[in-house]
Amino acid sequence: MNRPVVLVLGFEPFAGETINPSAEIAGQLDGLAIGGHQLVSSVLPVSFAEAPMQLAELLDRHHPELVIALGQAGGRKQISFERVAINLIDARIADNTGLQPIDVEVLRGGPGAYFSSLPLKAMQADLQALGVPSSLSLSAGSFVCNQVFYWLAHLLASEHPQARGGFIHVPWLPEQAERHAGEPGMPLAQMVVGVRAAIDCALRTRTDLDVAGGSTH
Ligand code: PCA
Repeated sequence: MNRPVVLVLGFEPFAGETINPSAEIAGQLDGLAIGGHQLVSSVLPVSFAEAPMQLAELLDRHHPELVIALGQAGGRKQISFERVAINLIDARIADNTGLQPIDVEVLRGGPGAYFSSLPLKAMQADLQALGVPSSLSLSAGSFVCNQVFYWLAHLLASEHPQARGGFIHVPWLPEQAERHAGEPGMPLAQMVVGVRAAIDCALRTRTDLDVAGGSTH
């Protein structure tokens, strides 16, 4: 019998970068087995038109039990567990196809927001125990990552109720950060350890920790 699938998604490079750590992490995790599950990775285009369609196809093809979508958030110091996807696109820059939608809904008439269905506080506690810098985040931005996070939550709620999923933003790699004066980076190996631990935690944890995780931003 086939093992249940964990779908791990990354993104192609964008914004003039030649590498995206999210795709590198997804590539390193592809094919691994964690907690009796098979990890299957894929890289999404940074395209408002294409990414949601590819996401829907991947969910239909693999019927995953867990979906971990990863994206690069340059300038962040820590691995960020995203709590909320909002029904808003306001692109600061054009996507990789030249599209730059401003102030439009991800899904016309859809709910204002969806929440991650991952045990984010437990995942963060596990990363902390491993010494991997991490935090909870209340905003996945208003670009393609937020759009994909919103679609993921919407598709899980409407078409794939067996699955849980959410979004994790990761910092720049050190070699990327070098080109942005004073900005933080994180080594790939540390990000891989962190995301692997987060997946392991999500597979083991059905009820999140009942600890405060609120913030002023
Ligand atoms: N980060 C972008 C899109 C692709 C990626 O890796 C974002 O945060 O929206």
